[in-house]
Amino acid sequence: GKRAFVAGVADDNGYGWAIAKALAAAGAEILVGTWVPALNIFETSLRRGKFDESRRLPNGSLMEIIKVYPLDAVYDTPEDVPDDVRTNKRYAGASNWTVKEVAESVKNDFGSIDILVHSLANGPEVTKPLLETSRKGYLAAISASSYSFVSLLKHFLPIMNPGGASISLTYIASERTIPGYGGGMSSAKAALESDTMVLAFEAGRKHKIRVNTISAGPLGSRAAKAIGF
Ligand code: ZID
Repeated sequence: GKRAFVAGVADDNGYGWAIAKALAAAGAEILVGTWVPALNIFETSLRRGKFDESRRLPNGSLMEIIKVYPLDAVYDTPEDVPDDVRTNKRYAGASNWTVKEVAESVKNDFGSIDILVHSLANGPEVTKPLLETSRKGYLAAISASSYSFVSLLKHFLPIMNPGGASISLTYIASERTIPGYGGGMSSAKAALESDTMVLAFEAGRKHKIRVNTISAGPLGSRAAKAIGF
C-alpha cells in the first residue's frame, strides 16, 4: 500500500481531511501534520471520538490516522524559530515540529512515503485589500502559503519513493481579481502555481516525483469561514 503525509489537517471540515479520507478509502496509510497551536484540540477531539462520524469510509470502516505530527510549516529548522514562539505556551508542549524535523521523524518512524499533500495556507491580513497590506503581512502569507510547499517538498523528497506524487491546493484569485482575497494571498497562490511548474520539472527529473496543484472550489472550512467566503 501507499503511505501519505497530509500537511494541514486540524479538524474534519477542510480539504486536508477530505483528501486524507479519499486516500484512506483507496487503501493508503495516513499520516497528518497538524499546526502546533491546533494540535491539542485536534488530538483530544480525535481521541474522544468527536470525528468518528466523519471518519466513516465508503466500505463502512473508520479512517485510521496512523500518526499526528505537530508541524509549523513557516519554520524549516529549530534555528529558525524565534524565542517568543519557542517559549509560547501553545508551542512549548510539542517538539520537533519544524519542517526538517517532521521529515526526519517520519523517516525514523516509517522510512518513506509515497504521497505528500500540502493543504495549508495562512494570510494574517487576508481581509485587507492588497493596497492596504503591510510588507510583514504579505511576506507572512507567502511564507505560510507558498514557501511552506517548497520547504515540505525539499525535506520530504529524499524519503519519497520514486513514482510518488505531491499535491497542493490553490485558488483562482491567483490569475483573476477576486475582491476579498487580500493580504497577499492572491500573490501567494500565484507563487504556489508558478513553483508547481518549476518543482515538477526539478522533482520529476531528480526523483521521479510528480508535483501538481488543484484550484479548489469553495468549501466551508475553518480557513474559508475566517475570511467570510
Ligand atoms: P483548513 O482551515 O481546513 O486548512 C488550513 C490548515 O492550515 C489548517 O488546519 C491550519 O491549522 C493549517 N495551517 C495554517 N498555518 C500553518 C502553518 N504555519 N503550519 C502548518 N499548518 C498551518 O482550510 P482549507 O481546507 O480551506 O485549506 C486548505 C487549502 O485549500 C489551502 O491551501 C487553501 O488556500 C485551499 N483552498 C481552500 C478554499 C476553500 O474554499 N476552503 C478555496 C481555495 C483554496 C477558496 O478559498 N471560491 C471561493 C473561495 C475558495 C474557492 C472558491
